[in-house]
Amino acid sequence: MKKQLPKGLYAITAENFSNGKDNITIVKEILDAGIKILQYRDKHKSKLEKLKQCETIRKLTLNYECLFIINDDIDIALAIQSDGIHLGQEDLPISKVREIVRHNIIVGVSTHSPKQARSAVEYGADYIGVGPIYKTFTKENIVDPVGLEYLSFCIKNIVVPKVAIGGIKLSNLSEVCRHKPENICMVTEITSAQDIKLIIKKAQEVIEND
Ligand code: TZP
Ligand code: MG
Repeated sequence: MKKQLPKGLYAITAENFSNGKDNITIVKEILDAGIKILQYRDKHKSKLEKLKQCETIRKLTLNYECLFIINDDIDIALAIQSDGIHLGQEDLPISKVREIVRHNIIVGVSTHSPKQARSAVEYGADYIGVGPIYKTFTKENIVDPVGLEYLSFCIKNIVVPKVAIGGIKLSNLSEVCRHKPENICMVTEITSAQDIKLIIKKAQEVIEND
């Protein structure tokens, strides 16, 4: 059965911005802090290295009842039976992914404009990424920030869950929360934190109180 995307914080791995710690170490800290959606994203490792990390993380996420989503790699998603796959605008189209994957996988799509958001929903995305809201240095070759205006458009017009992403920090979290997206993703604010548990606790407090 396809799982539902729980509301709240959405975390993504970023080994290059993790204070020298590897993805597994970071993931353990993130799961201990109570995150319920985790995406594995790594643009530098070999397929084999990624598969090995994802096999370990799959076990951990099952133990912690955390949704596990794989970025880009449909073969890895299949091999480890992930809960979801996340696609960019230049990855395989949703229809192809649904043809390849037989189990009921969650498909998320990154969007940067109203046209892309509407198209993702039309083709059956289960959730959309909305961003980058602010300037970010985490992702290479990224489009210019879309700002809160695009988030606001999506909140009003798009029915599937919206994951606000890009440059979101504790310092600007409150103004993102005001728009009430179902999910908020902070990548490096979490992975590069000295105290991951504390940053997640503080972020969850902001999200719950807004
Ligand atoms: N997709 C859109 S922005 C982004 C991704 C993967 C990176 C966001 O990282 P950060 O560190 O939260 O700005
Ligand atoms: Mg991609």
